[in-house]
Amino acid sequence: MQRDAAYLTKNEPARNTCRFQYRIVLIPSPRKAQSGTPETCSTMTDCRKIIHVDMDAFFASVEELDNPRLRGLPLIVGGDPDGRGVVAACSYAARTFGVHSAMPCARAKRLCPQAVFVRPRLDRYREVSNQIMLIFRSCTELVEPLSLDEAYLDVSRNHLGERSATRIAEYVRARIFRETGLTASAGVSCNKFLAKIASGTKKPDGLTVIPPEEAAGFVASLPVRKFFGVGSATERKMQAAGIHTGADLLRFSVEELIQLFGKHGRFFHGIARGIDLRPVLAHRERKSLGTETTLHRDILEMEAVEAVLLELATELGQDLTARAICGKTLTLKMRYQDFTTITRSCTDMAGFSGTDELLAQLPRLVAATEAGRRRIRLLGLSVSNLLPKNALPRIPKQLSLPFSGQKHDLTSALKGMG
Ligand code: DCP
Ligand code: MG
Repeated sequence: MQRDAAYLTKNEPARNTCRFQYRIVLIPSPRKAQSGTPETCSTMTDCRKIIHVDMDAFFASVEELDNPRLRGLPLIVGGDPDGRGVVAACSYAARTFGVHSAMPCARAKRLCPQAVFVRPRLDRYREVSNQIMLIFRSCTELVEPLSLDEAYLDVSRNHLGERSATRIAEYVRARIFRETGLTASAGVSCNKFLAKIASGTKKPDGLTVIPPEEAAGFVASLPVRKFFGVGSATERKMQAAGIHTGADLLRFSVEELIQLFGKHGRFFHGIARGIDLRPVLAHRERKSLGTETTLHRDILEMEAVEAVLLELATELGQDLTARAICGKTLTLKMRYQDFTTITRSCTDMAGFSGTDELLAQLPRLVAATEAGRRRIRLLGLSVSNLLPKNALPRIPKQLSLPFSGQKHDLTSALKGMG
């Protein structure tokens, strides 16, 4: 078992170390060579040491940890199996039945009637998350959390004085296990894209290293849906263009890819060659803050819509206040019964920093939807263009609509729309 911090200090030859000092193997684009545009030096080298760590079945594993009777059972963390919630996380035992994240709980229950359902306990997951982030930060300053359970670490320079990224990854996994009792999988490579792909290849409790010289070959066989930034719409577009794997992408020039996929085209051109120059950003700025809910039943009545929005605005307002931030743009998200999803946004230079400001603008956004005429299954509110609250000048606000001011009385504000 290598689950021992001493592993780091073992006097082993650093087998994997030197590999990261090589330049990445480039498969030059023939079209690019024709156009005579030389590859810049920066795109030719990518000799960083990047680790991606991702906890295994995170919420479910924490539940098993805290309640050993759940261990080994098909466990689902999510909403009410008899309601309309979705699966947040499921144990690997549940996955053998075809259950996965984001699946409706009712469907998960049909697939696995013996599954144990538990409700999420976010505070507890945050607590464990803080523990693992501290472990990451004890290795390097350059830690970019992606969610509660995963992060990129740039260990090209690190606090451990260790040259082998692979050994640092083992050290991190060992410490996570020792200090939290949970397993994590890790991927090691020379950039974020490859490290993330690597961490997912031997889950759970796995470590995968993609050395730079194997990067291009590895990407060539990869189905495009595994590429960062490829959602189902882009995947369809790629398939229509005959692009199914990384190897297919190599046939296209950067100009062609930009024409097909806009700003992502350049990125796809790079990763097809194993190149991803995105830095690990230690202080990734949050782009938006929001909350949404799938309703227990599809709703039509305006009173019901208002009641839910009031709840969401109160929650979001409290979150903004607690974090002392404000956002200049407010977005209302609405999913109708047929799953059509729309968003309506408005921007206020004075910023949204609390419930009252959110409620003041909501009637206008709601009026631009088909609420009251179409049944709604999901509602969400978010603010973006975030700034620290004190960064904005104090602009006296004029509430755009009647607003009681005493309570968060969205209903009367909405009725004031006439
Ligand atoms: N999560 C969620 N809703 C989703 C996906 C994930 O609430 N649609 C939460 C629950 C997960 C956690 O985020 O436990 C981490 O997400 P991952 O995608 O890393 O999934 P897991 O850690 O559960 O499993 P894996 O072992 O595949 O990483
Ligand atoms: Mg995970």
